[in-house]
Amino acid sequence: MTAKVLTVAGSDVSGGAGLEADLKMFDEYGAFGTAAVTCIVTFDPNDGFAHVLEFIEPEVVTRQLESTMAVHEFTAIKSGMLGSVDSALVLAEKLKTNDLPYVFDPVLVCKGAGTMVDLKDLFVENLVPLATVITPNLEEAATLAGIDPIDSVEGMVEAAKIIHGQGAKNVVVKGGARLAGDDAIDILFDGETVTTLRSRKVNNKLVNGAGCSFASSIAAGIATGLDIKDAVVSAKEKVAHGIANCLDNATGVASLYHPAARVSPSPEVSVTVD
Ligand code: PXL
Repeated sequence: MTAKVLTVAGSDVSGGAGLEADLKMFDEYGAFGTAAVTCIVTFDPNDGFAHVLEFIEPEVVTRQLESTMAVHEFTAIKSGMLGSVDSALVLAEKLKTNDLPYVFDPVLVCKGAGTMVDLKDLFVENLVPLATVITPNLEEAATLAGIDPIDSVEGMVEAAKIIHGQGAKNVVVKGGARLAGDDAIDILFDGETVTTLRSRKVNNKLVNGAGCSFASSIAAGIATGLDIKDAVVSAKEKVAHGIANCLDNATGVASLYHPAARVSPSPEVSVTVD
């Protein structure tokens, strides 16, 4: 049976992040993907490409979720930028009506668009406990865990343990390029074991879409039969190749190239797991 994956996310019209990233990553796994849109992100070319966010009315988000879930039997669900409190609550209610694997990318910060910290308590109360896998970056992990800014692998592990204690079954903290050093490091905590994933930083460019694509790859991996750890390793490989092959654009933040692992794999990329 072909896996079907739903993303509940914002649209990034620049194409690197958001539901555009998610659908492209689902394709890489041969999963059938569809999207419920929560927010539309545009950029103002006359104001340094500042992000402009337009939230979709919660009734419309609800209608999208109700219709797509009536049309399809999904194999997994992923969420990204939810934007409004109401949309997050609608999603939580829908998730409680099934026990599908749920990959929760707790987007609180979007490069250039500021922070949605007011979502923190809502996330911890309503969505973290439903997550099969949660994928915070360093800022999101520190915010959710209520700890100081994270600048080390030890800090990532500390946050992962706290977030696991809040009810997420598996926690992936994305250190990525933000952590100082030559390696891009991410960790997975499943409640017992900490797995550390490393790859060499392949360039110094700022890349849009790595976080979204990491989470959507994990969702598609799980939906197509990988266990959680293998799905996380596969996702890191796909994202590392996508960064190595990123596409420059006018904003100064390059776009991740989603099919890179398949169409133009970089000899520089290798992921170690321990
Ligand atoms: O990477 C966070 C993110 C999530 N969702 C959308 C975005 C961004 C950042 O650009 O545009 C739609």
